[in-house]
Amino acid sequence: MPTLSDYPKIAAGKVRELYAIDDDHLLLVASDRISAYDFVLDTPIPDKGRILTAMSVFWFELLGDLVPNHLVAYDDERIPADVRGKALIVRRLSMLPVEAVARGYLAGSGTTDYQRTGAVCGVALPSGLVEGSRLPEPIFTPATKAALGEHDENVDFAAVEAEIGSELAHRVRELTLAIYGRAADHALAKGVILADTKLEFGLLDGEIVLGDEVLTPDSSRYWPTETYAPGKAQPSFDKQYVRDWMTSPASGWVRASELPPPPLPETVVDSTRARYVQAYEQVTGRKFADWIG
Ligand code: Q0Z
Repeated sequence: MPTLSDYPKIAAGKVRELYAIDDDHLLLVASDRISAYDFVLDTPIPDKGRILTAMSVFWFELLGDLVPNHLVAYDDERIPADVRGKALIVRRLSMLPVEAVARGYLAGSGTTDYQRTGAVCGVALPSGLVEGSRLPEPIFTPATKAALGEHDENVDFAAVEAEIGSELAHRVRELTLAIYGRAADHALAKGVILADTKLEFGLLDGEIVLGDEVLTPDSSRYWPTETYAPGKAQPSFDKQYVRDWMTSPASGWVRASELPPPPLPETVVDSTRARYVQAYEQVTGRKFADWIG
């Protein structure tokens, strides 16, 4: 059995790491770290890495007939024992330099852009929309990949065409909207709103392949249907207890200070872990106890 130190680390994100297994295969490892308000917290959420990995696998399986994906194995001799269940062996792709975002609801940078221009990524929207509004139809709102610590920058479709060519750009938009449509329909039938999602594609032998993590709460906005009420920021399915505690006087943290937040209380850790498990089980219909690791 290999150990993680057998593999060279080729990239590290805020909460994930990527290792090279060989010329054709990578190991994508999801940690238990959580980010909120642009900080990676000192307190891990137990099983978060395994839950998000299990969720990615579910979506790769559900979407497999729409688009090929990079998943090779999640239970394999090449996966070190200490990351079993939170790591995927994936095909090494030539990643496209585009964040492929689909939005069915107005939130975050989408709201900001809409309020300034009436459009998001060059897609004109009707007047009168507010934070949380359902859009008349899902839209493709690409972004450029930012360096670590920077924020992605929304761009229009023409910028994507200039970056990767018109034919590929059209195919990425079509696939992104097809994937979002299938996933949002599935989630809503399970009582969860999938407001938006960020996908990454790559090329393998000239074919477009879906890569990275897919439709996890770290790459997507999941909202509980019960509390949905446009006109204000929607509570996050997974991170709301963390955000509420961080911004409560009890934390002693002042967001505007830009100082690092204090460790999370055990109550917040436990309730947040339970939300990740609930999101997984509700959206997938699978029991987390059945996941490997
Ligand atoms: C993904 C990322 C990080 C996790 C590169 N199949 C692939 N082939 C080639 N490259 C990638 C993939 Cl998934 C790839 N990323 C994003 C960075 C941890 C994922 F540090 N970067």
